[in-house]
Amino acid sequence: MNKNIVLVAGAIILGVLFFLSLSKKNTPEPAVDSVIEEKQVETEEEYTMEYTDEGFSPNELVMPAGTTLTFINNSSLQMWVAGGTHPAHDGDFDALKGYAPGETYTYTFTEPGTYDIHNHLSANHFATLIVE
Ligand SMILES: [Cu+2]
Repeated sequence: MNKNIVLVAGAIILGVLFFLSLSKKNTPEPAVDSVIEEKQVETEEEYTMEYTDEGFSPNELVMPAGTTLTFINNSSLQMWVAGGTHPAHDGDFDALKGYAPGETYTYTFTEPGTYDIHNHLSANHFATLIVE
């Protein structure tokens, strides 16, 4: 008889603890984080383009004139971003050197237009940037 009471009480306590742990997990922390991230993007107007061994991501990006684009080299090789055609780089934008894996290159695009971007060291990797 007493054993049954202890078992029932134990089950109730476990149930309450389980419910409390569930309700803690249901607090809207991820939603708050994503709202903060969106606000940061809006206010700081930071644009990034990731470079991996597969190429640029996003492959096409639209951003307003006067904003800075950060190229992040997450590939295993050097990244030399340049505009225009390869190898002439007749665009006005050229990193002028390779950036090692883990490094970033930033450039502020002030002139509206469509920029054909490529990695000068892997010229089959392209991206299109539209500055409005
Ligand atoms: Cu090139």
